Amino acid sequence: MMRFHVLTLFPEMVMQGLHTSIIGRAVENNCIKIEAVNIRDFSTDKHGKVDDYPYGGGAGMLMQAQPVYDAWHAIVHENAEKSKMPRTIYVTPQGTTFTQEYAFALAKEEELIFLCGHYEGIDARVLDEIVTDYVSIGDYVLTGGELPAMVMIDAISRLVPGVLHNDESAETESFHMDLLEYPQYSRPEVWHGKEVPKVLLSGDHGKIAQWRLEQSKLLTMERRPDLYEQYRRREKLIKRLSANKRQNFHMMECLASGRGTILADGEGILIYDKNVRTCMVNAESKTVAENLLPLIPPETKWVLSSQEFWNDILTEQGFKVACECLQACYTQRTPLPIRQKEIRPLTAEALPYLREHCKDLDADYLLGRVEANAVYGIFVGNQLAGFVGWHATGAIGMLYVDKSHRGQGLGSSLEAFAINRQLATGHMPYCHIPADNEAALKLQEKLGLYLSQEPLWYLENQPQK
Ligand code: 4GM
Repeated sequence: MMRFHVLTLFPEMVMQGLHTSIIGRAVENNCIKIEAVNIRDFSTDKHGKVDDYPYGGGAGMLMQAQPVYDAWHAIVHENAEKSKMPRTIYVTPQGTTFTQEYAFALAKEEELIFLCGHYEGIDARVLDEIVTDYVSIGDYVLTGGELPAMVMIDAISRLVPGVLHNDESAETESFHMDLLEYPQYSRPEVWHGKEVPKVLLSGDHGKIAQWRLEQSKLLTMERRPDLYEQYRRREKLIKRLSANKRQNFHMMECLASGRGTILADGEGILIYDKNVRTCMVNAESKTVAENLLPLIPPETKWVLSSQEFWNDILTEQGFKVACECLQACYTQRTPLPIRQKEIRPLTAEALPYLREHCKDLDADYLLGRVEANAVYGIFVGNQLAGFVGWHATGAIGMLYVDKSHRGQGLGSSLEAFAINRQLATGHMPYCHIPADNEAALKLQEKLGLYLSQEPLWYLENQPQK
């Protein structure tokens, strides 16, 4: 359950505004909890005064530090046993602009405090002590911070698991691929003399998808040229990478899925997947590669490259070569046949088994993949005999078959299952196989995957002590 605290002079405004419709239902269902704290209750003045004139003069009144600090302390104090302090967000026109991405980041927290100002602002000294994030919902000024806080709470809440029901959740995707939503139509077929576009009545799903994509592009071009430019840049880079599909499949999938940010697409290519703090790089020469270095985000954990000169350059930067792999890509569109059918998603119960057979993977990471429903087990007579999964990068992996069940095609079934699953969800199936794992490489060829010509190196950023 996600908890929101709102420090405000108008608690009833916040409570009323956030207790209707979907957010109200989420509160009732205990998916989220919203508490408004009245700053005035913490005034030490006998008239409940919380504001005063600014030193140095100027228009209007300023909220004083003491009541704001005490109201904040009342929340943080209750949770004093926790070493982790909740983020405190000050809503102000002078903050960082709130975006869908910011909403995703805040939705990962368990508890958030919103501080709503009024008058001309709040005494800077208390802000220095308690605020972690200065955030604005856009370049305009309102009479108070309550509406911006409510806007952000709404946007964050709908990302909390369970808040939206299945049929409501899809639209989160609409921004992801840098295109706006296509126009939609419902009954009647003719309204004010306007007909529903014929293609939508055709029942041809391929044609409909094509038409919708075309409409999305036209609409984005017209209304959001900035987004359209991003879309075009991505499509262009995917096309360029497709000249060497086997080598670049992982970059193409990263861009096509909307996860990748393009940091460079000239003589050097640099794509960053911030979900997994991974850079994918390619450069025309070592000099070009060296010039890309400053663009690698400092929080990067992994760099993937298929050019050996990166190994020298990055080793000097504190990276170490963790693995030499070959990339295997499934470039067909048709699903593979699966012999064994007993393949089911694994739950946290299977974690000890997974950990025992995935020793190089972090326990928290494994749990995260299980919770994301990205690990599947194969069962023989109701007994778990092996598993497969896909990484947060999109790569299929974690393939394991129990010693006692080898040689029966279980690994083949597991990988075919993962490939089909990636295809069905619109992904490009690929995996990275350690270059010396002969058995796994053989399996790839047997299933019809293409192996990359050059190796792919995983470089791991070594945290400096
Ligand atoms: C000045 C300083 C936020 C004004 C602090 C708050 C617009 C936004 C206020 C404040 C606001 C915004 C109150 N107006 N664009 N007004 O997010 O809290």
